[in-house]
Amino acid sequence: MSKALDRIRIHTGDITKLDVDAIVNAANTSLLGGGGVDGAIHRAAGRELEFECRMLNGCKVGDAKITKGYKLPARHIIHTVGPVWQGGGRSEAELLASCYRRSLELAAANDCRTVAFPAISTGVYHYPKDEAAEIAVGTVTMVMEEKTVPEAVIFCCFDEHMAELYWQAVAALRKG
Ligand code: AR6
Repeated sequence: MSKALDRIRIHTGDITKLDVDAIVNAANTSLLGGGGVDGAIHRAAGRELEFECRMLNGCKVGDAKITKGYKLPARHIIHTVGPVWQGGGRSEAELLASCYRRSLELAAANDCRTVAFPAISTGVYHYPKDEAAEIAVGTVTMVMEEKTVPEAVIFCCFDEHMAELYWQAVAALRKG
């Protein structure tokens, strides 16, 4: 059984409300805002976020970039770009895992001890929710086994159904 699993929390609610060192944004390659969680984060952080994002020259799928949190309770926002689901044969799983790994690298480099992730790619980008939850929990746990920062990761789900899929993914990992 993995010790890192004890540093994972599953929460249902709005990620913009969380008082953590960093929240992760499920952005698009422009980094200039959009719908879903991205729109909610930009609205809650305020216009200054977009000004900083304009300086970043976008972001590749599977990569991540960090900004300040502005009006959010969170100190930082880590913007990552998940893959659009195209049936599974376009390296979607590798790219989604890379979003989690790169976000955790940036979190560690910026001393973010508490980090909250949304369910990247499971909205507008249509990644199957159960598979996305398995990749999220599996990848984050694997990285946390090797690193002490972040100390805690919260998977912030927008609804109870998504939270249940995360609980199932954690249970499957605990069984080993
Ligand atoms: N807090 C937590 N989770 C949320 C919130 C919130 N406030 N709002 C939505 N979710 P999506 P994607 C959940 O579509 O699939 C944007 O337009 C939602 O229920 O936000 O990666 C970007 O600009 C779902 O489970 O992101 C991109 O163009 C999850 O967040 C594109 O959408 C992700 O849904 C990215 O698509």
